[in-house]
Amino acid sequence: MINIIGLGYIGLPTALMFSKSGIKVVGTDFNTKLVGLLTDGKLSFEEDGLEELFQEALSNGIEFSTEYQKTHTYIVAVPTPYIKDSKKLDPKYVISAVNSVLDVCEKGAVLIIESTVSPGTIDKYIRPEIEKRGFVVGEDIHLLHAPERIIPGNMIYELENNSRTIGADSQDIGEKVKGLYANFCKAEIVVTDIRSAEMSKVVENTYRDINIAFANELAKICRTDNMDVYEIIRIANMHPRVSILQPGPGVGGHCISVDPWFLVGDYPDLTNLILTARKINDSMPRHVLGRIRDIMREHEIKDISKVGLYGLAYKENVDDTRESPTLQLLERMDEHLAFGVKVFDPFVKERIVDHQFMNFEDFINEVEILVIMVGHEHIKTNMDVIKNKLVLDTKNICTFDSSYKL
Ligand code: SAJ
Repeated sequence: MINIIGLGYIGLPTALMFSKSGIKVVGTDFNTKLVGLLTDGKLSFEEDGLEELFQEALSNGIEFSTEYQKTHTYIVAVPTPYIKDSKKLDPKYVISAVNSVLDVCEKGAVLIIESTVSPGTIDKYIRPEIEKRGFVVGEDIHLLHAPERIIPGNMIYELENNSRTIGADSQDIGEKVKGLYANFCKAEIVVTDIRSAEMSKVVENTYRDINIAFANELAKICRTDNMDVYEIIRIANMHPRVSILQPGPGVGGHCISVDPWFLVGDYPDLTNLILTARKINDSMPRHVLGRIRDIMREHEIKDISKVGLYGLAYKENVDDTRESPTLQLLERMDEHLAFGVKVFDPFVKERIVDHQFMNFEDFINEVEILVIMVGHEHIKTNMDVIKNKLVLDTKNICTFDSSYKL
């Protein structure tokens, strides 16, 4: 039996995949409401293919509980936020989960940390927790790091098809855990040491952040002289060794906008490029605000309540709003300006900001300037409805010519 701790965006799909492969799984979370919901057969977030996988796991006997289980294998997939002031990782949830595992586990247990952690975290914070209890790591408890690589919106496919990394103290235990993941992962699984596994995960997300920052900087440069940044990136990317990502209204989510800070926090004198990229990406909501002001000025619109932001999620076709550029934009608008700005997202069913509409038609009818902040499929199929509005298209998805760009 595997006990998976943390039933969020990573822990839950991973638990379901193990269950699908025939392994007995118990998912544990301290959130009683969430455990109740899952036990009742209801999901807490939307994701392509998740419902079917969930139903299959339920019929395979997957269980959810607030209690930690006495078993042989544990996977910890709890959040790892960063401390805003110091920019360092806050390991409190991982430490607490590990201690709860140590309260119940048997000697010989395998403890796998899946949560993204900054390089060195496992040696600095997790190993000592185990040793403090009198356990010998590698003998009484096997400690490993198995960071995930799945992208929200395509999680199920990527769980099966993305290569993975297992960080272990010895090749022997690394190979055993590799065998465990091979139950559902069809791609290559690399075994390395724990610190390299920690570092490579953070490096992957930092690389993407820097690449997006480059695209965003190009968008700003092109704006000053009316060049088409998308056309320029498209042409540049035809070069066989160039692959620039797309500019946008900012970088959100709990991964790319967070992980680079771990490196900045731990190596402040060595991270000029990484820090600059973060600042560029964080400046994009302000750039969008500048573009809204340009359009208002050009059309002599003074009333901010005529502006509607489409999209609250951090990216297309997901309902996750963590660090979303729209929320960042609303935070940046001073109170006077924020007053009355309308917001709509077809994926976000709970009211989380002022002036949030629950119905697209009502929203569109009230709006003169529509700002596309997220390129959900939904808006792509509503081009006819929006084409007569003033549209600021920060995602370059409009199929008509009159829209304004970043
Ligand atoms: N974005 C752009 N331009 C682009 C691509 C993305 O502005 O060309 C924006 C998105 O709109 C979004 C943000 O970046 O606001 C992040 O979105 P994303 O789709 O790039 O990535 P995430 O955060 O959903 O998932 C990332 C992935 N990491 C990499 O691709 C290196 C995923 O594989 C990781 O598993 C995940 O982080 C994680 O959990 O760490």
